[in-house]
Amino acid sequence: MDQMNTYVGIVGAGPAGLFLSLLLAREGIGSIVLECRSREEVETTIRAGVLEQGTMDLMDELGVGERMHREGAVHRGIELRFDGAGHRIDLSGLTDGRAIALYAQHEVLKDLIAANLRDGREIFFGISEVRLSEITSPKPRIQFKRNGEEVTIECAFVAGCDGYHGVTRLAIPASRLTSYSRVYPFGWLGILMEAPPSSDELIYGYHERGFALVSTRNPKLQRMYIQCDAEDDIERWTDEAILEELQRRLVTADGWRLRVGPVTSKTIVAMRSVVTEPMQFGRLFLAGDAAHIVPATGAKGLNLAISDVWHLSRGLARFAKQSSSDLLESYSGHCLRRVWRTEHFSWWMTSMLHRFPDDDAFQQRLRRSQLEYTVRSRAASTSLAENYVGQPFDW
Ligand code: RFL
Ligand code: PHB
Repeated sequence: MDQMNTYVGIVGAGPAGLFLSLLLAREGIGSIVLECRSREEVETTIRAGVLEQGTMDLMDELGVGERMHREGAVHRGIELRFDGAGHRIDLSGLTDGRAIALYAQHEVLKDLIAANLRDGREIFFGISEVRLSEITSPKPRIQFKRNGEEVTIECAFVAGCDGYHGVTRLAIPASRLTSYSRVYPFGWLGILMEAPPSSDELIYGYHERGFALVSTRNPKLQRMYIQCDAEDDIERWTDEAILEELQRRLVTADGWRLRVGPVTSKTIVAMRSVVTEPMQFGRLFLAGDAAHIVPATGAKGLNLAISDVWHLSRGLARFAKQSSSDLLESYSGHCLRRVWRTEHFSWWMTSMLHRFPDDDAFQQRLRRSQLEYTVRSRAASTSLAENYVGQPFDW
């Protein structure tokens, strides 16, 4: 049996886990990252695409922003489209110049993995059977299997960065956690399509047939979503039907056309909101999707994961260098303030832009009024913009 030691044992090589290992390294703190999937799978799974200003800035600070600047694109506005017309929200103009970047999550992960490995830090891919013990003692243990061998890591802290389906949260007694959740009665059908961009900026469309979103990955590859039934079978949707539905929901009075090409991937994503409180138990700290989920409408999940580990790295550094646990004790409270702000924003965007099965005529008129107010009032547009580009991590 192998035995190892490190200061922070990080479970999960998603955005939360990999950012955390880099943030800790900057403070001179050692960590080991444990990941159940292969490196190839981590580097090719298609997920998020929108980086907040603060995430972009942190990538630069950590020296991993070079490819993002070269291959990603900075966007300074988004469009809300309804009733056959588009309305631009001037993100930068309304937020003192802040913006977002379109750069795929798996590209971010490639950059983070490369930086970690280049600097000689350990990431164990393809491990299994992770178990935590002694998490209320000063020396928690992580056991797992690597190449069929049992391995034990003894550490000072464990970071649970293993996503919504991870195991670290389960190490906390259920009686010590409270979970708040909402499941939305629809899903998103997402595609990747080889085509030039149909728009210079993202389009969030509301139509009585349902929500539609036009996003992008690069000048040759586009990302689009349509609201679908939660129980929909992806096989029922032909490529032609998806593209037709996108065009129908995004129609404008002045004849906007979707630019089409071969569809190279299609998946259905569930839409839900979940928050688990508190985000800490003993020496285990939860971060990212392991502690909370937001529906994808606000493009927030990855960004929220990064703001959690920004707080966590500061708390761990303070403890390691000054033997003070104050920032660790306030970790959960600090994170949850931003988490709930983001939960509200994501729920609000979702409610404003989707058709719900129990909508009546009154509800639909309220929604239209909310959309009109959002694009016509500077105060309402500013609120959307400041949430969309993201509050500072220490908000
Ligand atoms: P992740 O990314 O799920 O990473 C967790 C990692 O832990 C591993 N793991 C384990 N490892 C070892 N042992 C175990 N027992 C383990 N169990 C799990 C997993 O294999 C995985 O590698 O969580 P993290 O780091 O908290 O990051 C969260 C983000 O990935 C997520 O919130 C975003 O992708 C959400 N999201 C979006 N967020 C944005 O900020 N902007 C967006 O534009 C955006 N679009 C999206 C999205 C998520 C989507 N899907 C598919 C849910 C669009 C979509 C379609
Ligand atoms: C994406 O490009 O995948 C994307 C963009 C905006 C969202 C969600 C996902 O709100």
